Amino acid sequence: MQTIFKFISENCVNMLVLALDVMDEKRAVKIAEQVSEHVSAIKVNYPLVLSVGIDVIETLSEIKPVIADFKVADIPYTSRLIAEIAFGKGAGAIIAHGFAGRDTLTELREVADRYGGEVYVVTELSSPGGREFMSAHVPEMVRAAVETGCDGLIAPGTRPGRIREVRALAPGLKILCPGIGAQGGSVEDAVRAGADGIIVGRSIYGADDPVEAARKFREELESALNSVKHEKAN
Ligand code: BMP
Repeated sequence: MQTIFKFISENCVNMLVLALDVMDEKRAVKIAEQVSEHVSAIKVNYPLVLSVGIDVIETLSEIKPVIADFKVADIPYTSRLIAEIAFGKGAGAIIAHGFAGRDTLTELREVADRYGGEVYVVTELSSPGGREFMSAHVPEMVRAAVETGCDGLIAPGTRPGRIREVRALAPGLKILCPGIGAQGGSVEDAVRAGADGIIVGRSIYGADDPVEAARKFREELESALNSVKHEKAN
């Protein structure tokens, strides 16, 4: 199993995560192979796993580290079972919903530790509905993620102000942002607000030329991260 940030530090690439929400295994593997030189990890979500089966995690892990985006939000016992399956198939990280609470996050942390894996916590969905119930509780969810020793947060790339808030509350955690491209978020705004990486799906796998699209996102991400780093140093 390859964990996400270990992989990145060893390979000196930036954190562009491909959200591979296609429903055909051959297509999934083909796209993953084609764009692999530009992405750092592959996020697998229900559309793919429910279409082709959980073994796709093993297959894709041979190409790039896999983040199992199962948005775990269950009781600790069931959450443990889900995490055991995901890490057992070779996932390097799992995503949980922060609103599930500390007991579930603690359980996931324990399973992840046994496999040397990582846990990321969603604070607020990037879609408009994310504002409806989740926004009001983001600080508490960030605190729960920090206190239970989670590795990172999934914050909305569609709302740079919210990324900034999350960054201030959790300076030590990695922040990955979906919502870039198809949902309207911008790479530069997300990185300026404190994102360490971005998650991009349709704007890569749905592009006429996925390789070119991935290359452009990677370059844009690298340039934004470099300019933020440079500004901080001066
Ligand atoms: P796209 O770039 O096609 O919009 O895909 C975004 C991916 O990130 C999808 O897999 C989606 O489920 C996920 N995601 C999101 O869009 N917003 C969130 O707040 C959390 C997510 O996991």
